[in-house]
Amino acid sequence: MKTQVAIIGAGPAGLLLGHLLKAEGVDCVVLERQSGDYVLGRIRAGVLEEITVSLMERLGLDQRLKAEGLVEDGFNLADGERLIRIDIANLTGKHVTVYGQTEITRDLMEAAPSRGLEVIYQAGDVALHEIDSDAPYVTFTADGVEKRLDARFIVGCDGYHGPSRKAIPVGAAQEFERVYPFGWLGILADVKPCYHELIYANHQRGFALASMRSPTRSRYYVDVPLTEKVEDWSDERIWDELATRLGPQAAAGMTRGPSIEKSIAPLRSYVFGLMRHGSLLLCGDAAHIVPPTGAKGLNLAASDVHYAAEALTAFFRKQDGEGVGNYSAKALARVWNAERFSWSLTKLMHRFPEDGPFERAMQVAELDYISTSKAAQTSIAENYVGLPV
Ligand code: RFL
Ligand code: PHB
Repeated sequence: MKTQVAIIGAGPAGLLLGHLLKAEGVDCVVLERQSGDYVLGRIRAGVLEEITVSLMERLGLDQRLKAEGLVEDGFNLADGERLIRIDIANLTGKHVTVYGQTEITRDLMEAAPSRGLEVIYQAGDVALHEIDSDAPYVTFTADGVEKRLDARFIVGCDGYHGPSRKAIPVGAAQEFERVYPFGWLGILADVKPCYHELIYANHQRGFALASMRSPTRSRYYVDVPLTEKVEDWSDERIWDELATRLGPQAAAGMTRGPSIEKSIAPLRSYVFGLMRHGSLLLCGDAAHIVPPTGAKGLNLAASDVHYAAEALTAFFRKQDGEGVGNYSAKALARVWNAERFSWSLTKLMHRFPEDGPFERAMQVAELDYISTSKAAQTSIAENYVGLPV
């Protein structure tokens, strides 16, 4: 098989890139290790920046997002009894949209056949070859048969554990990593959200987040030590913990119900210091991970894909290689900003096991400052809605 761009991974990054390239007349094929149902079974991000919404809009795939997405003009930081509102609409003139990653992926997946985007699911043993040359190729198995896909570029959209980043020679780039001493235990439940906006809470028992997917579906998280097991957390135990950590206002509005999904995700900050090597570009979690506190992971994947699509389109339509040459530096500049914001919000809102009274006093002082300073609130708001692309 032969194409212009071989895309590895059909998560949001791979599918968005595939659609954007197809819309510009660039030929591409997407290879995904899992089945479509498996990909849709992952419950992940929920908060979309304007860049992510605008890409769906540009593709004409935003009907459901516009009809069902919840426009959020603000969010809240809770600390014990107090609730500090960050009025993102008034402070930035922008908003964020609550619409699940699962739904974005479904919209992109369902539109693929009618847009002529070929996605090969259950592609096994995907391996990258000759990425230093102008004629890279990917080998994989489909239905037990070994296949080869030749391309001019390969784009790795295969997440943190995929083979693309690992195909880059050791030593070609510096890696930056911070592993946090806790994970987020998340539950999804078909109950009305406890509050009309998101609440991120720093409580002496730990972090909690109240989020949502729709007026009748809630998404909640509490942080837990990495040694905890999901089996040890009954729904009732999670609801009790949420009611305590989120504070009285949220607890008063909370409706409990059976969880329809429950899992623990470890928190990590990670940057691979090079997003292009030869004919291989990396997008999304394949190149970087942020802790979910800033709601940035999916949105960074979207901005990477926006830069990559622009660069590859210029390459194929105008024989202009400058965008491909600049891709890594351009994407990394935005990545580092999001890394900084996600890390600082994580530090502000979590109790680290190694922290003592001084670190806690610093959190309280910072929250006091945020609660009274429009400048501090504006800084948080402009990062939360997403810095310019
Ligand atoms: P994905 O979604 O991991 O997709 C990668 C795809 O590549 C496939 N793959 C392979 N395909 C072929 N061959 C192989 N050998 C392969 N190996 C892997 C995988 O099967 C998969 O389908 O990466 P992508 O597309 O870069 O998207 C990134 C986002 O998924 C991620 O950043 C976000 O989910 C992060 N995130 C959030 N981001 C936000 O912007 N806002 C949020 O509110 C938010 N909340 C979250 C989150 C992530 C979470 N977890 C579970 C880590 C909340 C949580 C709890
Ligand atoms: C979610 O709804 O899953 C969610 C919202 C905000 C975050 C992380 C996750 O910061």
